[in-house]
Amino acid sequence: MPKIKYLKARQILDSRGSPTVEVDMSIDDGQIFRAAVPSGASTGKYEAVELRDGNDSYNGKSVHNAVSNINNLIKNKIMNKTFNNINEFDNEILSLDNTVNKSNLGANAILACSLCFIKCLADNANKHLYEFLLNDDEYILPCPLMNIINGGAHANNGLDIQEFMIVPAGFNSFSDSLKAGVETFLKLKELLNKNSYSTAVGDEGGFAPDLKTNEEALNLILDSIKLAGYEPGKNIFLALDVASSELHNQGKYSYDNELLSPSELIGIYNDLTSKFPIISIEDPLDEDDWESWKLITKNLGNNIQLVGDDLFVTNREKLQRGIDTKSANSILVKINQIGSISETLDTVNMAKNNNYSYIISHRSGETEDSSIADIAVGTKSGQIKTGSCSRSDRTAKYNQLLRIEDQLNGKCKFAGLSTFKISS
Ligand code: 2PG
Ligand code: MG
Repeated sequence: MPKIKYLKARQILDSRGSPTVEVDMSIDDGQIFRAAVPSGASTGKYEAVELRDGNDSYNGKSVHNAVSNINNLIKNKIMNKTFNNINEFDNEILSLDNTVNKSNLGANAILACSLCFIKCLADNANKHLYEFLLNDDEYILPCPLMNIINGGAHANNGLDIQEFMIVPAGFNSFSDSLKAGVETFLKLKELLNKNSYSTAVGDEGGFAPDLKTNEEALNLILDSIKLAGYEPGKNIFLALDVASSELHNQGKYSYDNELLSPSELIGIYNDLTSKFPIISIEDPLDEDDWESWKLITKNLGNNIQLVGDDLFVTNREKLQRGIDTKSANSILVKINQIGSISETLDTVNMAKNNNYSYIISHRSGETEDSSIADIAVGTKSGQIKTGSCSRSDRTAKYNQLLRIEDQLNGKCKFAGLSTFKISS
């Protein structure tokens, strides 16, 4: 019977040098497992609360209160108790928190425990995490969405769009897809160098050159795909995360130095998707601009994937509103946005049952915890967004997928384009 025998939390650092929560746990005196929590920069207004101390330490970002909530309140509640599954475990902690947005204990405190418990459960069942999460033995390796040019809140260049991603979908295996992504990234570096642009990288390991326009970024990426010997729109596609809540102010969006109405901005997306092989646009509109989301879904939703990140914040109620109002056709899934594994899995199931695609995603502030790779395989998401291919906080997830592919030794399929909401 899975009984909590050991629990200890501490403060560690994430990839931006900000403190975050790490937990060690064991059940039934088994192996000690470890989980760490990521953190966003362009956070949605409706995300669960990340508890930070707000004092002088680490610019107000230390997480000693969240750590102490685990080592005292949560520990007192769960030590030596038996939980048969993740729902029972999460419910116990959620009832202790007893708020809608997890502001009492902190979503960072709750998620660290939840993620660690499911790792313990998987081990207890003698399974890898991805196997434990799967209900059958159909193994699907996700297609990566690799953010190779960083802008917006993740870089200090002039680019409005936060993430310019390549999607190497036209391959037969995850490793071939990743290889093509990496080769394109390296060609992009050469091109940037040649044009005297900086090759310093932003928060997600993609380059952050000071380009003039968003289209310039897209053209450079197309050129690098070709230079790497691949065909844009056949082997490698493009995806954007506009993170437009960051560009929105009083009904207008700032884009390429202009203030645009929602319908003008939708016109730009229309134009971009006809010029470039873009198959997915995340957060094209603000998290509260539901009317415009409806409009873009009507106009573009049959041709490309429209992903709600800040719009849905991995929250079932928000996703239900999207389903009811026909807004977006895809959801970005971030475990710390909702703050527990059981709720994350509920949201994934709701997306699945309503024909929305779902992309398992990192945050811009990450740790060496690579669980999202297992979660992508375990939920058959077919898509993972985990940054560029530089910096270990990003490559940790790709490396875990390479390990899973290796372990499965031919027993897995690569998702390619199969889960993207695009016209065939
Ligand atoms: C996003 C994410 C991850 P952040 O907007 O999708 O790429 O960024 O973690 O800063 O919210
Ligand atoms: Mg986003």
